[in-house]
Parts: sequence; structure tokens; C-alpha cells
Amino acid sequence: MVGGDDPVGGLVGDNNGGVVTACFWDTQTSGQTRSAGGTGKTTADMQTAKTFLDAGWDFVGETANGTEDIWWILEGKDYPRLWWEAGDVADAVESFIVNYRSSVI
Ligand SMILES: [Ca+2]
Repeated sequence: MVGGDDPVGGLVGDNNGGVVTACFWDTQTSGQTRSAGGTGKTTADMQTAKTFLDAGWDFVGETANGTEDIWWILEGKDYPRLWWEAGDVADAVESFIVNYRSSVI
């Protein structure tokens, strides 16, 4: 949930000429439909790899967006996380890679 004094936004409350690209926030959990930057998405979209892949995020398991492999996601259950946050859920990362590869090949 996002709250506060005006101006409040889902991702950016007030933006003095800055440019926000390829950034998203969850309009459902935040309760905010506006932001001074970024793109509002539903929870389902926020937990879908394609939302971020289409915006150029460099994910584990793909090379189209780069090979630094910064992000991974447990689709349908969580938002994107940094690769090193995988920890005990390495299996989930592996599952994502397998699923992603099977979806693009
Ligand atoms: Ca990558």
C-alpha cells in the first residue's frame, strides 16, 4: 500500500522533469492508479515475465535483453527479484529458466 501527503503516486509521487522508463508498479496492491512516472500494472501483469521482458529487463534464462542476467521471477507468485535473492529458491529460478526457454523455442 502506498500512502502519504499529496502528491502521491504508485511509483513516483512528484517528478520534476525526470524520465522514468521501463518501471512499473502494482495498481492493485498499491491502491494507486496514478504516478508521475512509470507504468501501472495489475498484480497478474506484475507477476508475468513478459511484462518486464518486453520492457528490456535482463532476465536469467534469456539473452535478448542482455547477458548480465540481473532478474528472475517466479511467475504468478511473486514480482521480479534480483538474481542473488534466489537463495533457497534456486529451484524456482531453474524452473523459470526451463519454462521460459520452452516458451521461446
Ligand atoms: Ca539475460
